[in-house]
Amino acid sequence: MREVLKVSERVSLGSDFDYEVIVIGAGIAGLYQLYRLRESGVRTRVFESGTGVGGTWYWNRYPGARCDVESMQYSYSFDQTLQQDWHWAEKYATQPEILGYLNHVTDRFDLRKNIEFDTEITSAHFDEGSRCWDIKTNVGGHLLAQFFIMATGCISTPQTPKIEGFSAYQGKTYHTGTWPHEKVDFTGQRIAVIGTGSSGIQSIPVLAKEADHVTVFQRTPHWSVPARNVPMTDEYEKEWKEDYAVRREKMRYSVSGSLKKLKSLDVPALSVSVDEREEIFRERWEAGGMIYLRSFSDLLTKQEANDTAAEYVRERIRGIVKDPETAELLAPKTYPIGTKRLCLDTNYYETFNRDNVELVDISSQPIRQMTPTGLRANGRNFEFDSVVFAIGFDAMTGTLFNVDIRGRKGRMLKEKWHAGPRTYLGLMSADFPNMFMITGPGSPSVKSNMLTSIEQHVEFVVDGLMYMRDNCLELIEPELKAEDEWVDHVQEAANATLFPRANSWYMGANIPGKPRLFMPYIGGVGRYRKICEEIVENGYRGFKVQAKTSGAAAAE
Ligand code: N01
Repeated sequence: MREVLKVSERVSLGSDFDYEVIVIGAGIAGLYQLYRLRESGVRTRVFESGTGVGGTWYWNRYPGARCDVESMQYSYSFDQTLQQDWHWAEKYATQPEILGYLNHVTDRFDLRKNIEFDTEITSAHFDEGSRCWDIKTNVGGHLLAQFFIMATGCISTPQTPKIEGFSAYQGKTYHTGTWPHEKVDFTGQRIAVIGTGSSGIQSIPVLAKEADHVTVFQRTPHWSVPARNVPMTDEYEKEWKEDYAVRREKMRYSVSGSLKKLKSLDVPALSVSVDEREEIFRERWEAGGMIYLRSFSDLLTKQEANDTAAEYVRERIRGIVKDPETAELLAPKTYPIGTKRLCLDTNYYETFNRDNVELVDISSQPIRQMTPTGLRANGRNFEFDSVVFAIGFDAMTGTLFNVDIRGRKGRMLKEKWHAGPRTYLGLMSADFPNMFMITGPGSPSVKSNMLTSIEQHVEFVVDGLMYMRDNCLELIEPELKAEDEWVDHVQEAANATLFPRANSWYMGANIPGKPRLFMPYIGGVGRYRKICEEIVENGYRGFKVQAKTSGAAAAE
């Protein structure tokens, strides 16, 4: 007789399963998944390790954290009244504003009552006998669910610092990905920031205004262009709200899941004169935002084209940063622009003109050691009151592997994916029946506006479950052949670009020992969506299903 979890006693139990669906994560994906499942009458419970909703926006509370997708587009589209009612204060929303929005959505749709907070799922094993997922949490006992959905986000497992002497350091340490809830006051402090990706680039200008002195440790310079954030104007808000339905539909079939004010140019970079090219780069630099990478059609596929966009940014950095040596260190030279995620900044390069900011290049010598009072790098001893780690995440697979997930015959997901993620559409993996991933590896996910991709995946899953319900089906999983072909397609798409040339987290290259391959699907949001639609129209081609009675059958 199995021991029933304390948490499950608080809700009504079904006869076969505790829940039809268990969802892990109450971030943007988990909340919408819960809403849609509940609307469809599916008995669902969400488990969340944090004490509140928000996922990424719950954890990443570092100073300066904000989204670099426009707020009018980084928001749910599923409810017309919600998107008309909500007012965004700025072009790019801050972390507190997004968290406030997600709390508003949670309360507005009364989602909190179906979420178990402060509870981590530690294992999920598929039980062949009962054909359900046996799920354990850190509070003990276990739950049974027919379906199990990982809505745990792509960038949720912070990389932990592995520096000798870490525990000897007596000052305060912070990780941008697990920032304290209360305000941290750095006034009068000497602080270190280690890491210069998006989190570092957003936080450094804000920290420099508060702290007495900031030392930035840079291993690799990241490419960054100005965000040009501005307060939301009535005019811009109105323009979007009046046309939301049309624009959202365009977003769903766009390349990146978002719309840009400046049109993407459909010509190669070298097809225009040097002056014309410079003018186009200048226009996009001045406009700010990700559109810079779409100045020409081939910036991410041809090295010579990319070189022109890269050199323009290097020149701008040299123009902003007064000390030529610092400017050269900040100007990336070792990988194509855009192949690590492009950063959007507000006064990042300008910050290095301040007297209280120093850049330390650790590209050739890593930080050797932490000492009781600071750290040792480049043959120097540094003393700090606080050290901020902005060193990134074990992205895309880290959080999936943190849960002991086992499919048929007890096979571990981690073991199946030892050479890299293997999914069909980034949604499911063969031999792991009835387990879905929202924006999993092999889907556009981090190469898109996450909101657009999350909504698409959530709706795909709910439609799939309704299809199963209508057809008295019990199990669904990918056919191995379909999965293999998709994995190849994801790699082919990446290999047609310059992305594999960078040691990025997209490639798993930031985590020692992680297989080096491009994890998201780069083929475009619209193209991916059409592929999914075509698969559904063809009776869930590539998925195999099993009826409630017995015997496997292809869905077609
Ligand atoms: O992490 P990162 P992040 N010693 O991996 C360095 C999203 N995001 O948290 O490049 C010294 O990009 C590392 O150096 P290197 C966004 O998708 C979005 O900044 O590996 N340095 C790098 O400089 C983003 O891409 C938003 O050589 C070490 C940095 O730490 C993703 O999250 C905001 C080191 C890590 O950069 C991750 O961004 C924030 C070590 N041992 C984040 N280990 C917005 O929407 C690592 N580094 C705006």
